[in-house]
Amino acid sequence: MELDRCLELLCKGQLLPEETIRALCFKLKEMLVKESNVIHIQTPVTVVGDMHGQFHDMLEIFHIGGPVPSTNYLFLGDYVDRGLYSVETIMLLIVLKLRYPSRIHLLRGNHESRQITQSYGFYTECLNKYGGNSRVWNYLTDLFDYLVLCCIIDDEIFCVHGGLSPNVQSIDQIKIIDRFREIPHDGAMSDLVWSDPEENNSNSSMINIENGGDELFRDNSQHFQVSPRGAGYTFGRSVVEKFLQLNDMSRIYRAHQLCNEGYQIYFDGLVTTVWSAPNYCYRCGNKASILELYDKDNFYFNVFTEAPENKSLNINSSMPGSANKVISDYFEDDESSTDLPMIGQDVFSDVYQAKYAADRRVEYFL
Ligand SMILES: [Mn+2]
Repeated sequence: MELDRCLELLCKGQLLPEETIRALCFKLKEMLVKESNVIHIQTPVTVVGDMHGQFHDMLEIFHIGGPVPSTNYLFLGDYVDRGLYSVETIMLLIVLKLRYPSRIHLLRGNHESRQITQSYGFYTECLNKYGGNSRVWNYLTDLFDYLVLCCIIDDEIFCVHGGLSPNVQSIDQIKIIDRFREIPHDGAMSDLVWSDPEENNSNSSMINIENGGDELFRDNSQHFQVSPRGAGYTFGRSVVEKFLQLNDMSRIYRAHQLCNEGYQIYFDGLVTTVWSAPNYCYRCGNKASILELYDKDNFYFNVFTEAPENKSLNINSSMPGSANKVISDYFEDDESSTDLPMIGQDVFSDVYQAKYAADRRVEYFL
């Protein structure tokens, strides 16, 4: 199938056939295998944070930020899981990348992983949308192994999904990682997609118990600490300053953490979080943003709220009232539901997808 035909179908919210997805993943792997772990691009570019399967919100981004290829985009990862349209979201990005390779760049997030997607929705969504078999999930998670890890804009802005690693002092150390694999449980590759900045926790923990006498560890907020997420680290200002100075970089853009206002600035602008999934999981009520970089010193946070299509979904609502009533109306014939799609039901409908979303584990901070 022609790429433009794929784009046409995807923009209408339609799914591509399994065989087409297999071929597209193969083509994109051929392209990505030649890329370094750390790619270099130039402004102008618009930086996009987590999408998490919120397909209508991604269409909104191309509406407010401009379409590809007239606007250049850098996506910071976490395309799948949580939302109801992970397949549509990642497929549109894949086809755009194949059609306009120099106009759109896709970094790997911690959710671009076989293990994580089995718990947070993407695996189940693939099964629901492709007749109960996991081949599409296999094609896509195999492709995830080829996504690049970091991007440098104008030779001075370091971009990554999560953050820094105690195993990475220089960018050259990132370039020698063997990235063509599932995201490991620990080590540099894991930290890059899992870590978070920590502005100030010096009041709560001035002394690190394990390193009680060591001067370097007195103020933990300045250094690396074990992350409450169970993977990666939290890192403080001095870690950031040291990394930027050593690598001759000016600042860091990253995603990975929900921000109520759509973005958050740390350490006087040395680190910025961009979050692009409005009303995350259709219930968090947060704003989202895209970061429009005109040149290295001029930028604008384009803040937006959720697409109107989301409002008709009313997913996972814990609030008593009419929203639950609407969903429960669909559920009442469904007491004996199984994990497999039911014959005669429209598995692509929002109602069907909402039912499956309601069964998913929800952990907002992962
Ligand atoms: Mn993430």
